[in-house]
Amino acid sequence: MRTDIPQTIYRKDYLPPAYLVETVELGFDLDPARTIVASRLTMTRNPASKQKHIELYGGELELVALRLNGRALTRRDYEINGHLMRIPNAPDEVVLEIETIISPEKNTTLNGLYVSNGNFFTQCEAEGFRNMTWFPDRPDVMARYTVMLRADKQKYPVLLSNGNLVEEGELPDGRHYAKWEDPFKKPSYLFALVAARLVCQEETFRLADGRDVLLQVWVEEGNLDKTDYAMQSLKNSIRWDEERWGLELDLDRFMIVAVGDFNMGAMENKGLNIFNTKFVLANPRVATDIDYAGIEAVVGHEYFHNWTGNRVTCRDWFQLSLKEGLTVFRDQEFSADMIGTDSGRAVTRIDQVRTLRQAQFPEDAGPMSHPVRPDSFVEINNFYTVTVYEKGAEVVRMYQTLLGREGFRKGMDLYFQRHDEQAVTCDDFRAAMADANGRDLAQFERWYSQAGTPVVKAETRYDPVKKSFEITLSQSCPATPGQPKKQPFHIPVAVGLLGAKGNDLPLTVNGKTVGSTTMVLELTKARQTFKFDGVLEEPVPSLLRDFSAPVVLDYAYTDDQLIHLFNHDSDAVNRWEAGQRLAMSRLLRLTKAVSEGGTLVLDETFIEAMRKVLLDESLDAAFREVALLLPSETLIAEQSEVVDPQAIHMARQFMRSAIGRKLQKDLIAQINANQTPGEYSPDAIAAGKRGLKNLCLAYLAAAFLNLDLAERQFDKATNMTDRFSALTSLVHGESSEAERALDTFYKDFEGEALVIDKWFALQASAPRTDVHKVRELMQHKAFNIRNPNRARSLLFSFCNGNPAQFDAPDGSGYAFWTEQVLALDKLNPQVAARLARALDRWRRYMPEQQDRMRSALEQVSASGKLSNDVREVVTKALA
Ligand code: 0A1
Ligand code: ZN
Repeated sequence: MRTDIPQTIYRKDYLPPAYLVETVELGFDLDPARTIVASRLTMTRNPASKQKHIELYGGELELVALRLNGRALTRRDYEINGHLMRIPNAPDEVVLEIETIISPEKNTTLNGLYVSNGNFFTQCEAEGFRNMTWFPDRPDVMARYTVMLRADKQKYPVLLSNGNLVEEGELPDGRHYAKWEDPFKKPSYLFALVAARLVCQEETFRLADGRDVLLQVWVEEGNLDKTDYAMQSLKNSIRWDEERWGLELDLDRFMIVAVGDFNMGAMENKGLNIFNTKFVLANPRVATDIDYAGIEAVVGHEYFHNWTGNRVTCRDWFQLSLKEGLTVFRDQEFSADMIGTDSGRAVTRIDQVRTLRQAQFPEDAGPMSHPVRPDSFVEINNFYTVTVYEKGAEVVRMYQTLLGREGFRKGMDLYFQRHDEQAVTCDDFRAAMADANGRDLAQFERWYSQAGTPVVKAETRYDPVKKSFEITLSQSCPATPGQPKKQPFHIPVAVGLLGAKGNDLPLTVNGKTVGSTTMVLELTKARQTFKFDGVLEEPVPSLLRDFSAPVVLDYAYTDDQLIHLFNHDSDAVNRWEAGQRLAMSRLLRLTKAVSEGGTLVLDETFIEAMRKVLLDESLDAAFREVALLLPSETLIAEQSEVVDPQAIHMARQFMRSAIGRKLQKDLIAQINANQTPGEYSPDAIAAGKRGLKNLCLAYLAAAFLNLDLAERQFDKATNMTDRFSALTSLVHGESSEAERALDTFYKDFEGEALVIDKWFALQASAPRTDVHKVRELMQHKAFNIRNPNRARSLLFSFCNGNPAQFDAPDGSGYAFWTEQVLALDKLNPQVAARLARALDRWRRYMPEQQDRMRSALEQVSASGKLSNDVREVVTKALA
């Protein structure tokens, strides 16, 4: 760990590398304490570069040998400055041979080569490769790799790397070897190896072009009963990429490996995807519907990277959203297409909007706010963010909204045609979209360069005489760090008009009837007016349909208009949105009432709107569930002028219990109507029913009613979704059975790490759990701060998911946060930096609370031994 001042890296300083690497031969003699890494690089001078010297990056490495064209280099032949090695005066053609020694068992960062449960794994994105050997570890250096792995055969019977297995055999001393060759050029961040005792589910799969490929899902022995869904999702992904985009698997073999210690969700290493177990392992006994959906999405995401990320990669890390935004968009479309129905598609879209508002809008409004394509960073690992991923996906979606599905496909085809096996930029992607469609997308660039969530204000005017309806849209965007003033964005605003009966009115513009009842208005100026003619009655506008742009829509809807939209809008996203607006205005009023000691009341209009949607059998259960879900405490906080977490919690609890009380009979009826007897299936219809049923159970629990239903469900459940939902209701409903149920649950699933994560997470986010209880849980034998999933399940669930307790007025939550950030930072800076972000929004609280939060941040910042990761986060928070 370094104590010097961290350096900021700027996008504008990009220079092409002085040397290109043609081939890389790697040898790993694997041993937990002492692994020898030998590399042989053939390099040539890059004609496109003015730089002279060979530049290599290296982390904490013991360098044992360094030879250039066969000659051993001495310390006078090269300079090392921190993590950068410079070799001056090298010839145009170079063979560089390097030997290093590393200690994987000491690597608690899970970045580079590390040991998890006795097995070896690598994680090289973004800059982990340099923790194994000195290398031009930057994504625009793409090379062909051959890899030789050697290890003890007994302990590590399985030896995997990228590409194809070309040779394997025995070695003396009980060791064995495997040689792998990757036929495609790749950047070092896509390298991977696994040396482990694992077993696999495998299958031969026929591609559209008739080729047979081998698919494998590798797991620890006891988990072979949990690989079916990941395998099915992989096959679906391969098919979908062929059908929707004409993209085929380019390898003979594709492997997924599950590991219990992993910093993120999964990693798209070429041909050898390494996954957090959370996104591989599932069977009905241990996984919930949400887990199943997560597996489908992440398996798809990593597979889709094979084209968007691997075949066409990023020139530099500022372009991260080039692969991530695009691949998230692709996995979102995949999940939607897998459901297949319009209403199912709408629910997935609503889930995306919820994530964006819950996590990305706050990020965009906070101290870590950055454009989708950042201009600078201190630690790239801090930029694997909801902005780069989810807002990035919204930006890609907007191309499709502006160009149409066909036009977007043309752009994708041109992108691959132009850039296959290249490392490119977000501008290259935009150019492909523009050129394939003959469109000028110059202004669209601002979505990449400007941070902050734009606000689109709408004003409307109906002229009953001229039968015209005008929509005036004006846009603004709040200042963000380093960007005080913003230029107008190119914003697609999809709109429709509803008549009094709830029907979509036909749209006429300039005397021409628009072919559809939804029209995409293109807002490009600060203020623009759009006029519809032939509007025979005063309509209710449905604005920003399908959430056509990642903006805040400001329109003064009346309650009557919202109820009209909630009951009738043909656009399911806006139908849901109307309900959210109705709920939010009440939640804000209730919060204020709690803060000021007023009386709490909830109007019948709202309750009746909720009842109506609950009972509307024409709607899918999945839609009714999201329509009945209240905005989260985080969302209410974001909308509050000054955040009062306890008041927010009480207001929301009041509303939940009022719904439970007033709709009691209907909730019970829906619980009965939405049972899913028979064999468990994670499909959208069944999952929707369980979701609605379990939400009904939760509302009753919020009112402390009918807890016997939850008890019975807990005892009888045959799948984890129902079991865990029931347990949640018992705990949140403060049932006298809660403790017993928690104990039973623990005993039943003691051997299932992912289930025990749920057990910790539920307790950490329970309303009664204060910091003392969390400390007690940390003493539990199953708690292990070194395992990221476990740390997230307890520490993150408390700090991010239990605001009323975390933000306790005595500051005990912040003291705890300080301790845990510092403790984690010594082990795993990436995970520590994520926890550090829990105080991002400190400036929005009451002054005394702000003081306590600031002093916690200062305490972390004052620690001399911080990683760059945490240093960047707390420095920006305090700036
Ligand atoms: N590229 C992966 C995400 C990922 C990023 C960094 C990691 O380690 C620091 C691991 C995974 C994805 O988008 O799935
Ligand atoms: Zn990704």
